[in-house]
Formats: sequence, C-alpha cells, structure tokens
Amino acid sequence: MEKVCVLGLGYIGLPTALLFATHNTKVVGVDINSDVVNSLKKGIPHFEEKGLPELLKEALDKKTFETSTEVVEADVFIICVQTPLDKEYHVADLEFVVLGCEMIIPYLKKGNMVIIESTISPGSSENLFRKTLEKSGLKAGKDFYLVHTPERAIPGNTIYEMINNHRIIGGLTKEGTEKARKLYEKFVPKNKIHCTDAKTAEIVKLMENTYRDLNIALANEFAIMSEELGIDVWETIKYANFHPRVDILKPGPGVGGHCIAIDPWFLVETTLNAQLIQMARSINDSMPYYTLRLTKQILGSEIEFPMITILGVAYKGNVDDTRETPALKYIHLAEKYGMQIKIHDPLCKEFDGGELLPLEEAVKDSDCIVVITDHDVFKELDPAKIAKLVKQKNVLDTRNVLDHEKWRKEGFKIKILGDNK
Ligand code: SAJ
Repeated sequence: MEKVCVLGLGYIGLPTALLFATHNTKVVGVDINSDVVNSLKKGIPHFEEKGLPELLKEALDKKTFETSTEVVEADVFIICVQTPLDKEYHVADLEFVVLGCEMIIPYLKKGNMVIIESTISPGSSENLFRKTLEKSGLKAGKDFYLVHTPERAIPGNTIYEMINNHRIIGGLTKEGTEKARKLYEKFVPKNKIHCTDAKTAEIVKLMENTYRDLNIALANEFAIMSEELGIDVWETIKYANFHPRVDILKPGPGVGGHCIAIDPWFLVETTLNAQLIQMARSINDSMPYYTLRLTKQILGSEIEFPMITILGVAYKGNVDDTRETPALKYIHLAEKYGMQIKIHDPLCKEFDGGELLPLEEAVKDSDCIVVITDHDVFKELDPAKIAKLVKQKNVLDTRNVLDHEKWRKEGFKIKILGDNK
C-alpha cells in the first residue's frame, strides 16, 4: 500500500489525510502541535467540520491513519501548511512551506513525490520550493517529483468539495503531474482532474479567490450606494440575480478568513499594476469602518460609553474559525471610540479580541446588538428574552440574518446594512 506523509493537520491537511487513509492508502499525519496529534489519536478532531469525526473514526478503525510530531519516510509527502500574508509588505509569507520542505529533506529518497497543497505565490514551486528540496542533493524532475495541486474546498463543506470539486494538478514535469493524477484519482472522479504546469495551477487558485473578493467588493459598494440612494441592496441584488448571467454575492461587515482576504495580494505582489484587485481589497477592508459608522448613527452622541453586543466573531457563518475575521477590526475600532464590547459566538471556542460570553451575559445592559456573523443559530434567537436584558432595543444586522419581524414585534429597532428603504 502506498504511504503518504501529510504535513500540517489543519483545516485542509486533516481532511486530505483522512480521505487518503479511507481510500486504500497508508497515511501518517504530521503536526508540530502535540495537542493536535494526541487529540486525533483519541479520535477527536481539533476543529469543527461536517463529517470529520466520522471520517476520522473510519480511518482509525481501518488502522490506515497515524499521527506524529515528526516527519517519517514515505512515498509521497503532501504539504498543507498555512501561507499567511506578510502584513508589512503585502506579500505571501511562505516560511511555513519552506520549513515543511526542510523537514522532508532528511527523508527524501529517489522516486518520492512532494506535493504542495498550500496556496502559494506564482512561480514559487519552481523558484523557491524546488531549490529548498534540492538541498537534499536530489534533483527535482530527475530523482523526485514536485507538484502543486491547490486546495480549493470551502470550510463548512470541505470533505464534500475535496471529493467533488474539479482538481487542478500542475507538476514541474509531466511525469510528476501524471503520478499525482493517479494518486488523487483514489478519491476524486477521473473526469474532474485537470493536468497542467505548476505555475498555471498556482495562478488558477489565486484567480478564483480574487474573483470572489471582487464580487463581494461590488456587493459592498452596492450596499453603501443603496444607503445613499434610499433603497434595499438585498432586494436589488435578489432581483439582479434573477438575470441568467448575473450572480452578485452578499455585502457584509468585511471579508475574513485565511484565503479571500489574503490570496489576492499574492497576485498583486507579482505585477506592478493590479489596480482593480487592490481596489477591491481596500473596499472590503473598509467595511468594518463602515459598520462602525452605522453603529454610531444608531447610537447618536448621547451615550458616553455605549455597550455593544457582538453576535458572531467567526469569519463567516456556521464555522468556528476566527482567522482574519472582520469582527476583530470592528471591535478594535469601536473600543477606540469608547464603546464597551461584549461578545457572544456559540460556535467559537477561542478568540483573540475579547472574552466569549454566554448570550444572556453578552446582551445584558446592551445599547446596540451588532450581528457580524451569519450563523444559522442566530435565526432561532428569542428576542422576547433578550428584550428583558438589554438597555436599549437596537440591532444592527450586517448580514441580514435575523428574523427581523420577530425582533420588531418585541420593540427592537432594526438596521440592516445596505437597506435604507
Ligand atoms: N463573504 C461575504 N459575502 C459573500 C460571501 C462571503 O461577505 O457573499 C465573506 C465571508 O463572510 C467571509 C469571506 O467573505 O468573511 C470569505 O468567505 P467565503 O465563504 O467566500 O470563502 P472562504 O474563505 O471560506 O473559502 C474560499 C473559497 N474560495 C472560493 O469560493 C473561490 C474556497 O473554495 C477556497 O478553498 C478557500 O477560499 C481557500 O482555502 O482558498
């Protein structure tokens, strides 16, 4: 049985490792965090994802999945570590991938394949990771294969999308690409695998996320316009999307997550003139400021230190992930303006921007409830109970997620971002 060593057991690495382990492959999942490794040994995933506990159980029952804090010898090494943004220079920080390559070097043998699933900047497979791995004395394309196949599954539906999305595979050589194709055919349908060169695979991924960022920026611009024009952006987008060739996304308090808010910069760094992409980034980055402006309009200038309740700090609905969340920027800005903040997010277990409180505590004495994340559970909130606890019945819903009629019946004044009808 082919042996795969997966480096990085996060949101992409763990499902990838488990999909191979449940499809006729022996897998060792490696993570430098021993808590993660130990928890997985006990069958407990360290983050929420649909179907993940079941998949982990299946892999452990089959005895095809092991975890370790050290890289081991294998036929294939798959790097699934994060590639954050270097915030000072707005370029890809590829340090973790380089570190992954360096960890592989002592175990790299002739005939091995190294696959990079992390999102990376154009040309880096050839110009950076090849050179790093060749410090082993082995030559890429001759002694080992180097391939990029970007992960493209959406958090919240990762496992389904890893199997059902089209997969782009780009190796430094055709032979490597073919070898990787055979590997992924274990769980991806043959007709959904597309083979190309490494640089094309790198750029396809960046283009997809950039396209989504631009689309959301347009929705946000429409929302701000709608406030000025006295219309409801949600209604206009709904009608516009009835057109067979229009698909506008939703406005919101900003774009978060480890991908859409970051990856467009990886394209910008390689060109001198990506103005449209930079403009979209700046529109989306400005949305927490705009959300604060709306909050100030709701509160007026009477209250000196208003109490704001934040509902949701996850970067998007129905996930427990707070990376790059627009909530953090909003909270920092609000605090600068003397607002007191209380936070409730029933999905998140930890958050850098403040203490996570139970709902009752978070809404107690609140002057305004600000919905930042569109968790489905917020639709079920009981405004009658909340009405008894707050100081003022104000709500700013930046995601248009609450059941507004129910809230209005309890006397709440509801402001929806982009709706000024
Ligand atoms: N958002 C909006 N309005 C929308 C949709 C999203 O404001 O209509 C916001 C979300 O609230 C969130 C951010 O955008 O803050 C990003 O969320 P998302 O659901 O658009 O995307 P991610 O970051 O969870 O996952 C994306 C996906 N890319 C595309 O759909 C092109 C996913 O397929 C990628 O695998 C992932 O990035 C990645 O890892 O790159």
